[in-house]
Amino acid sequence: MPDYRWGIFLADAVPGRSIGFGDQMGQPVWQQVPGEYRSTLRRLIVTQGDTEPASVEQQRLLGHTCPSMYDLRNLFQINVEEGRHLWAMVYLLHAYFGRDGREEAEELLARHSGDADKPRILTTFNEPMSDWLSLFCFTYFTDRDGKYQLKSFAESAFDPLSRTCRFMLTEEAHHMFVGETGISRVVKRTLEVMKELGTDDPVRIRAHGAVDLQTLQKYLNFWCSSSLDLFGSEISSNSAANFASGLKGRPDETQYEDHVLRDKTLNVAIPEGAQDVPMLNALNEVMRESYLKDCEIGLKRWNRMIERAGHALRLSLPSSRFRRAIGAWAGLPVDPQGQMISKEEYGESLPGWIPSDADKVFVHSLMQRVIEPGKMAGWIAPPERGVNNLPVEYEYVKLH
Ligand code: BYC
Repeated sequence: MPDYRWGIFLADAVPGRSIGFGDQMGQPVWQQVPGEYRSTLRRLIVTQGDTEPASVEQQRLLGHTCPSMYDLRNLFQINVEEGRHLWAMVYLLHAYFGRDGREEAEELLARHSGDADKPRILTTFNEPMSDWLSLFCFTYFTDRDGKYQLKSFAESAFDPLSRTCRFMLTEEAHHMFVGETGISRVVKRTLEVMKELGTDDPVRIRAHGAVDLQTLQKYLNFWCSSSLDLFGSEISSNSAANFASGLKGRPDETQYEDHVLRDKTLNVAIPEGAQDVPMLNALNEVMRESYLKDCEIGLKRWNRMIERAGHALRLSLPSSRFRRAIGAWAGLPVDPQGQMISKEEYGESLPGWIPSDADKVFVHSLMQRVIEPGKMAGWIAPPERGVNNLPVEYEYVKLH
């Protein structure tokens, strides 16, 4: 991407910016890291930074099986931007955390997605991503977690972090666009095939080279449930401390009335029953709930397409209790509707809820590279428009 600029980009400084939440609300924001928050802040920046190269590692082989040149170009843009987001976090470590920061930055190079000895920090970023359906689900669900986490850092009292994250957010929107429109194009193509064949039989749809909606649902279940873990535990002393000290706010903090939250509680559902929890300790859950609402937007769009085509099936999001590995519901046998079931039933049903080995083999069989400008693989509809007002048929990538 010859016209792509490398560098450290920060949103403009806001003159006179003061801390917008927590116990030090109203005081000037920090241009240096206060000693008492040094290790916590470093850990948060390292965790954020670790996800960026991880996602590129996960996606690095997808170019071989791109469904079109348009998609290949989008993949490259996403990868380059994630690389630049890594730079932004490494810049903060080098510029503000001295020797410890430089060592942490080196460690970022030592970890790799899926590595048995030195994996990436957060689970989702160690999941293999060997097909484009997974890429679209990842950019829809996981990049959306990125949006929420970056928005909460954009509120941070540590001004350099706030400014880098505000810049990064401008690029996150495109990644989610790739996910949402990618899934829309899969649904569109599947509906075309269903119409052509006059059937909703998954076997016949698959035989015709399209992704049946039941399989798509399984991919949604997998990536959504994995991404829900990225918000941390429902009840978290980390979230309380990070908010109170001004390190990490809520997305769009100004929309709330109370920015200190010392007197509020939230009723949180945990397996033992609902429990009133100090709001500060429940902020991960607050963010997860608002994330799920945001995820619904695409679902509504895809379901409208399915409804208009005259089919009864509806795609849905799994319950936030389903297949959790972090928090109060971790490891519990819960179905996608959120009901607790027996361990045996869960074990037997899980392959029907998330992609089975056979589903993956089928989806992989569709992943044939298409690189003729304007042509699309048979399992996905063309986009409505090209990139930057260029036609869909444009030669987006020069292959040498
Ligand atoms: N996997 O109190 P807890 C993006 C750990 S995506 C493994 O439950 P807390 C992007 C946690 O670290 C956004 N470990 O949660 C998207 C802690 O360990 P320590 C990435 C997990 O701390 C696409 C312990 O469990 N950015 O940008 O309130 C492409 C107890 O923690 C997980 C961030 O995540 C997990 N899923 O919140 C490219 C922001 N969840 O510290 C990029 C930075 C929790 O006790 N990270 N743990 O050893 C954070 O703000 C917080 O660390 C978390 C967890 C939100 C992840």
